[in-house]
This record gives sequence, C-alpha cells and structure tokens, in this order.
Amino acid sequence: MNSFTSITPMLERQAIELPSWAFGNSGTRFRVFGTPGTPRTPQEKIADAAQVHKHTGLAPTVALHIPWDKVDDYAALRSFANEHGVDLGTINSNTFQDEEYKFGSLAASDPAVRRRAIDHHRECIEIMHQTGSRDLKIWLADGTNYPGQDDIRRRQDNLADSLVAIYAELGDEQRLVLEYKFFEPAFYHTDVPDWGTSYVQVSALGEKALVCLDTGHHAPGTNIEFIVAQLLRLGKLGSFDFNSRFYADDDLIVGAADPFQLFRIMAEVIRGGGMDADSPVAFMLDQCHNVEAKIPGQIRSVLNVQEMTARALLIDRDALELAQFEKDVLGANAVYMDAFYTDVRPALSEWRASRGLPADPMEAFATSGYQEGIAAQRVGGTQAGWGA
Ligand code: LRH
Ligand code: MN
Ligand code: MN
Repeated sequence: MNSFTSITPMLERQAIELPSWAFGNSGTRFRVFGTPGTPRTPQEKIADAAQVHKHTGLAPTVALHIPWDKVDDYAALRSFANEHGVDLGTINSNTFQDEEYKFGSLAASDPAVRRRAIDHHRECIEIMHQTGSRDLKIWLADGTNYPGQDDIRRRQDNLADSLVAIYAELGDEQRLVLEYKFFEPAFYHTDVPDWGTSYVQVSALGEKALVCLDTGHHAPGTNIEFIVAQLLRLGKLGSFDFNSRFYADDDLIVGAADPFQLFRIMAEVIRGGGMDADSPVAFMLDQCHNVEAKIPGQIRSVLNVQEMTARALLIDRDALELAQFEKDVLGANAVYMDAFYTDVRPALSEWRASRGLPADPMEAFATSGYQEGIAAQRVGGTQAGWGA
C-alpha cells in the first residue's frame, strides 16, 4: 500500500463545496422540523458554512441557489463571504418552484414558459459575473406523469434549443453543468433522467458544458463508479453533488449509507485524473439535514469525503495493475480491499494538527460555543426550499 505521507499533496488540494441550502431547515413532504439557530438570510448561511471550512480546511466555497439566496448586491455578498474566509461558488438555477413550471421549464412545450426559464438562467449568469462563480448548475424537474401526456421526443428538441440559448450567454471562463435524475418530481418520464442524456445534451453545446453527477440520482444498484470512469474517459465529468441514500433521493450525509461506494467512486475519480491539479471536476455536497444539527452534519460530510479519498489514494496502483495483468482475481481484489479497510483517521488527525487545524473538527466545533451563540441570536429560521 502507498504510505500516508505520499498521499498528502493530493489531500492538500482537496476542496468540497458546500450548498447554502444545507444550512436552512428542510424536511420531507410530511414535516419540516425547525432547528434552533437556523439561518434567516444568505449571509447567515454563509457564516455557518465558513465554520465548516474553519474547522476542516476542506470547504472553501459555498454554492448558492437562486432565488432561494436572492440578494440585492451579490458583489457585497461575495465580500461578506471573503471576510468570513470563504468564497462563493456554483450558482444553481431553480425552475421547479414557480406555478408557470407546472408542465416543465427548458423542455416545456409552451414557448413562453421556455423563454421564462431561459431568462432565469440569463439572470443566473449575470449573478455569476458578480459573484465570480465559474459554474452554472442546471437541474430540471421537467418530465411527465403519464404515458402519452406529452411528446417526449419533441421535449428533447425543446431542451436542446433552450440549452443553446443559455450556453451562448456564458463568459469564456464560465461553464454549464447539467445534472440528471432518474425520477422525481416526475414519475413516468424525466427529461434528463440519466448520464447518457445529459452527455448527449452537453456534447451538442461545446467544451464549456459538462455533466453533473448527483450520487443520489440513480436507480438502486447502479454502478456509479462506472459512470464516473466513463465520463472522465470522455472528458465530460464536470461536477459531483455528493450525498447518500438508502432508497431514493434521500440527501443523507455522504458516506453514511454506503462508505464502500464512496470509496469506489473516489478510487475511480483518482484513476481518471479527477483529483489532478488541472482536473475540471468540481466536488460539491448536495444534502439536507432534516433531524441532525446542520453545521456538524456538514463537517461530518466533508470529513467522510476526505477519509474515503485518503483510503482510495492508498491503493497500490502498481500492485493492482500487476495482479490484473496476471489475471489474479483475488489478489487484485485484495489490493483494493486492503486500502479500503485501512483506518486513516489517526493519520488524518495528526496531519490536520500539523497544519494548524483541529485534530478533531467535530469536537472543536462542539466546544466552540458557535451553535449556542446562533441559537440565542437567531429566531425564526428560513426553510431551504423543500418540504411541506
Ligand atoms: C434535485 C437536486 C438538485 C437541486 C437540489 C436542491 O433533486 O439534487 O441538485 O438543485 O436537489
Ligand atoms: Mn443535486
Ligand atoms: Mn437531488
């Protein structure tokens, strides 16, 4: 196995973007439970996100969701973030909450609805210029509930036309990532259900358009690391939305439901150059903390990603290749599993401390008094946008 010291340069540059909406109250369709100290404004969400970075050194940017994080002055919001030691990251568009989008947005059959959705993305790109964001993330709730409800083929053409209009607005340094999801809220067909559809649509646009892979957006049993390998091979993996799930799009803490899957995904990311210095892959969380405390929930999440990344980096690639070449099935599997079963937590703690970070970020946050402070100061938190 590789030594821990040999992998620290890779760990050093690991950055995981936090979603602003993870700090707001969220829930299921049955109930949204409040948490004391929940942020009431985008500024308060950013201040909370900055705590995660402060204690882990892993989360230097915060993604915004528009209009959930609408403010009058985005340049000022960026300065606010910078003063708190973080920066603004991906801008997520939202075409799933307005009445007008009942039958879709960028893929809808009504041209006036498509125009409205395109205009919303124009507004998002304008915001990106002010926040200095590189990525526009598009996830569409578009789809139908019943066979025959709409022309599923024409909707692909509508989507392609809409994306061309949005792509044309991107600045030279900006990118568009198109996220897929196999179902929900539509239950019969979804207009961007899988990586193949996303790949087809972004490939038609050009170099600045890539696929976003949300780990919770696949049918149970899907081999996600294979999709990672394929998209990296094609140069079209733009970003991840990390979370974990037992059943559907559960949005639970990444690595909580299936740490081995996270390990396999990170192993394939590393194999495909996704952690290299010039990698185009952006790593983000997309989670909701319904019952657990939100800031420690995010700290746990980025630490889980770091732990599985470290384990995946430990894989002895030479030994693995040799065993593969020799058709040593069990030997190859053993090399892979040796890395997975290595407990990297003590080494990571030590390494953190050597860089001036808390050896135990969970404990450092718990004893910092921050949570008690916001619970006392903030009354009447906002909701992330999901739920009842
Ligand atoms: C959709 C999704 C998408 C949205 C976010 C709030 O399920 O994963 O990324 O923007 O949730
Ligand atoms: Mn997502
Ligand atoms: Mn999702």
